[in-house]
Amino acid sequence: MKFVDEAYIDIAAGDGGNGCVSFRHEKYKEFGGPDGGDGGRGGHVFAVADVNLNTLVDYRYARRYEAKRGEHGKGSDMFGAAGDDITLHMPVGTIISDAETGEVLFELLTPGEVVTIAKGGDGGYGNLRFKSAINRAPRQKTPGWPGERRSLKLELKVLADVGLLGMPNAGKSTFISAVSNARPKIADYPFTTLHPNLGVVRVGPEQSFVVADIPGLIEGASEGAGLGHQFLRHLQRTRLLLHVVDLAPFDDSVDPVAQAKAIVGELKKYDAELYGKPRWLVLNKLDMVPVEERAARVKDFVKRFKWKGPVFEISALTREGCEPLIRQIYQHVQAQQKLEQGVKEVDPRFADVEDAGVDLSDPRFAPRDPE
Ligand SMILES: Nc1nc2c(ncn2[C@@H]2O[C@H](COP(=O)(O)OP(=O)(O)OP(=O)(O)O)[C@@H](O)[C@H]2O)c(=O)[nH]1
Ligand SMILES: [Mg+2]
Repeated sequence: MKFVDEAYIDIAAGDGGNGCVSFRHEKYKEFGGPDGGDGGRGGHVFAVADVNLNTLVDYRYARRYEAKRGEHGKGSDMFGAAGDDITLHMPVGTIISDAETGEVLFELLTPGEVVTIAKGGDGGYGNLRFKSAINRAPRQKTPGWPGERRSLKLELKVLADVGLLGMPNAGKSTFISAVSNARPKIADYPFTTLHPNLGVVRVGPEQSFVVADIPGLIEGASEGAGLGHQFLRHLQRTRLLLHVVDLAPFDDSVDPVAQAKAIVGELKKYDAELYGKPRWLVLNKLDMVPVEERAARVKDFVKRFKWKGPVFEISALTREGCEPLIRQIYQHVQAQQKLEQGVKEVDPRFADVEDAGVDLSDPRFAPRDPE
């Protein structure tokens, strides 16, 4: 399933430095002539298509990017230094358009592709440039040209990287709310979720992935029980499935192992490919199990479920265990993505360019709800 991730940013290339008026002063030499240098060019703003990024979430935190201005020219024929350029890393597939007119300016389709989204202003001329046979002592200079300023809209069609699978009430929506920007309805009755929700999970600066929360499945879904299994198709293009299990069902007669087996059975019936996808077991509602009983409960579950894959113990409600889980998911998603793309890295010239020098840990960029 797809959704459109978008962000609005303001960018400013650097202004050019001013030209300089200056005359040579040397001992015993009169009329030394003009020696004022030109100003330096302002920094450009580039965008590079980076395969390591999946979403535009970082651009919703930091919205303004400015390149440095060029230095002013100086006497003794000294030209000003150019302002440093900045490079904004964006996911492959990002469409960059003018926020005011809606005109599409660039589409970053090829990994490593670099485009200039705002040009730095040229430096002004120093008086050295104006010297001529009839004017040997020019006093003219020109100011630097302004750098381009633009308001841009960034858009990216994203696919879910990770899908949540599980019985109604397992806590899928609680989990997606705990870790992402999605705010689906949560309630203690089955089938609270009636349509899929997508959420962007931000792991760190420039590190994010997308999770899909779908309605719960029950035994017999392939024959139409509950909401049926129609929503499983939304998980088909994901890179990982999280099988969320309620380890502390309210009703004592419910066996979580039997429930988990039913889910796997439905998955198998639906599609062999989906069944064969990497799948991790996420045992939820651990906060409901007394601490001293947890290890035994988890061990018993894994044994009876005959599970050999990765197991995570969490509480979506208290968020306990969620952090390590999302870090591992991110690593898995990255590794899968690299495999799919045949490990194409970013153009090495831009690999270590600082992301516009913006410190995302600065409290001014503290997360705020994007919607
Ligand atoms: N104690 C506790 N309760 C939880 C936890 N996670 C979810 N719940 C509760 O379980 C109930 C169901 O949670 P949901 O997140 O709506 O479950 P769901 O899997 O999305 O359910 P459907 O949308 O019906 O498929 C809610 O009352 C949640 O508050 C948890 O880790 N601990
Ligand atoms: Mg739900």
